[in-house]
Amino acid sequence: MAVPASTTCTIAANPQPISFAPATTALVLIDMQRDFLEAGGFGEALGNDVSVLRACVEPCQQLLAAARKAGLLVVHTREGHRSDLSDVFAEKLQRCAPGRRIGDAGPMGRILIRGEAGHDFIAELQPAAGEIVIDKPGKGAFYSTDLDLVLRRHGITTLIIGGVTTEVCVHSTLREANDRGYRNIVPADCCGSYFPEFHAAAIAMVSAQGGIFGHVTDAAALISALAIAA
Ligand code: TIU
Repeated sequence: MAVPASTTCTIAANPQPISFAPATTALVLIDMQRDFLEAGGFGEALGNDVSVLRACVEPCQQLLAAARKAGLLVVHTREGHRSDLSDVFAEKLQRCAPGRRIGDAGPMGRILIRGEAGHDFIAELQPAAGEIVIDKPGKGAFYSTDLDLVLRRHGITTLIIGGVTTEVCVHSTLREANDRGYRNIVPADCCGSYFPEFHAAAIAMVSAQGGIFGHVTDAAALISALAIAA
């Protein structure tokens, strides 16, 4: 159920506390897909240990539940490509070893191809009916998608951004959002990277320099604030 437009929440965050109105805030979960979090997908084809991403699943689930209860607009993004590969640049195609490239057959279907099992969201974070799903060919969720249009159509000014991976698609998206005038809130425990040191640096970059890309908080702070608003 939507909360009144006048309701605001204030949460502890870095570099300073931030207030936001649930009515103008969206939760954006980036690429919580089997291709990145499960064995045999794109993340593993790139040479990564995908098990390290599991830590952010539960905080994302809890935050998603709180966001739904408070009536926030919820957006789920998916990185992936057309089955004929007509939207993949040659440079991106060549990133994995032959046989494990985008479009090649894997245990979860063709790697990073829309409609294949690996492209789907993980079971724990399936979109609910009516939630927005953005299919994106790039790392940033604004690139070659209608995300900006959908957010503006809903009057959204603040984004709570979580997902994977912190330094790649989460960062690309929050930088794109920042340049488009959105206020970003990043719950650090709802983001995950194959490289803990990259996660730490990427999170630190968000709130450095007075919050150059946004505010950093955690799931618990957001969940308690949203519970009061709900
Ligand atoms: N490789 C890596 O860290 N990430 C990606 O390729 N995509 C996303 O972050 N979703």
